[in-house]
Amino acid sequence: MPPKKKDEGAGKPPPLIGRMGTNLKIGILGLPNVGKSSFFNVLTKSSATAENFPFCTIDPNESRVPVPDKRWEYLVEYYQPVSKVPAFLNVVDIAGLVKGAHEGKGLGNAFLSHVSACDAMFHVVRAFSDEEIVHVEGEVDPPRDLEIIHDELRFKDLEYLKKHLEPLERSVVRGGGDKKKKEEYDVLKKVEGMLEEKKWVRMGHWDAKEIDVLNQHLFLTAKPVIYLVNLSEKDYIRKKNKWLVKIKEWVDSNDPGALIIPFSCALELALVDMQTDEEREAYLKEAGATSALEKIIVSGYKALNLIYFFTSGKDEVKAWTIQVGTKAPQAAGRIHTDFEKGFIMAEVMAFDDFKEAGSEAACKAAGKYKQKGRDYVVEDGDIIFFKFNAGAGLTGKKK
Ligand SMILES: Nc1nc2c(ncn2[C@@H]2O[C@H](COP(=O)(O)OP(=O)(O)OP(=O)(O)O)[C@@H](O)[C@H]2O)c(=O)[nH]1
Ligand SMILES: [Mg+2]
Repeated sequence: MPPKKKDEGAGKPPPLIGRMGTNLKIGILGLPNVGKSSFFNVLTKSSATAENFPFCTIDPNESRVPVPDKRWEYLVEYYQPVSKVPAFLNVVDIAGLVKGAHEGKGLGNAFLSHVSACDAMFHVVRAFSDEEIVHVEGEVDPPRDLEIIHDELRFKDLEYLKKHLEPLERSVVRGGGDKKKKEEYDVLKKVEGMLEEKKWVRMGHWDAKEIDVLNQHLFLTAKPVIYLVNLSEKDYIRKKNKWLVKIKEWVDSNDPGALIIPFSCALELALVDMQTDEEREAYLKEAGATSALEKIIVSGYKALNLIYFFTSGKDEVKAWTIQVGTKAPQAAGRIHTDFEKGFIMAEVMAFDDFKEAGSEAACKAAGKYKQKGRDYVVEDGDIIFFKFNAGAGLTGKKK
């Protein structure tokens, strides 16, 4: 992204906390033996069976999972394109964290550096009982487990802070520090105060300047978390488990507003192992349940603050990932840098308008095919055709 102009952002919501970019990842986090790798397998298998995408295993612990989207499916159905490319969620399977990891217990610091490389987390917590599957802490107790992981990440951030605060303190408190350093110092002190009160960085109120500082540090506790409660198949189907209320209470008081998604790894595994959709549907119908997988993938993608716009036509229907708040020229730059450099305008149809009108021409006739300039903030599900000024020797117009 080009450097921001000074006046940009005036009157706008503060910038996002976290890395910039479109290649963001969500990590699967939790204690050992809670079903993280099993869930990761469900994700990779489901993308392997869903369609023959040039997917997807980046290394044994990382893969790209297509994001299910009815709008994209509609466009594919409509245009019957040669090439179809959905949006992808990058998922990383992280080995189990144990109590004391921040001091190097278990594989300690290695795990925490994996967390650090992710931009959001699925926190898997075990609420299924199974005598055969050893629980590192003895017995199943999800609130305690949630607390252990939360504490480890918090301790790691505190440790990181100590290292960075000391030299800053020397130059700021004892004089001689410049204004920038003082700003940084104040933000880090505020972070320290929050962490000591057991609050996560993400829960603070931060203005744009403070967020700039936070984004130079990328604290573990600044990353959004979605809680995935792994239930036995039986409990998931009957929607009952003695821990659900307690988990909700824990999340409400420790991470207010965060999303909790109950699922059953065992059920999802059984489903991806079936050969056909008919078989899956019959199984779910018989059980009176639905798979939680789509919801999990879509929520994970949203947690990364990612959205996508579409380019569509007979050649290709493609979802292009951008960060929330991206303007039209930068969105064009996702397709080709020339599109950004020579940006003239974006011709935009909202997906719903397109669907309602029934065709591009009808959408135009209804006045819903709009020309937008460089300040247009692209919205999720926009169908866009970019016009740009190509350099010498290139053709003038391309989507
Ligand atoms: N009964 C039952 N067993 C499960 C479920 N999910 C996973 N398991 C079993 O639990 C064991 C550990 O599962 P993994 O997915 O490897 O656990 P993990 O969280 O990746 O563990 P680490 O990588 O060691 O941190 C395996 O034997 C799984 O078969 C589940 O939903 N129900
Ligand atoms: Mg594992």
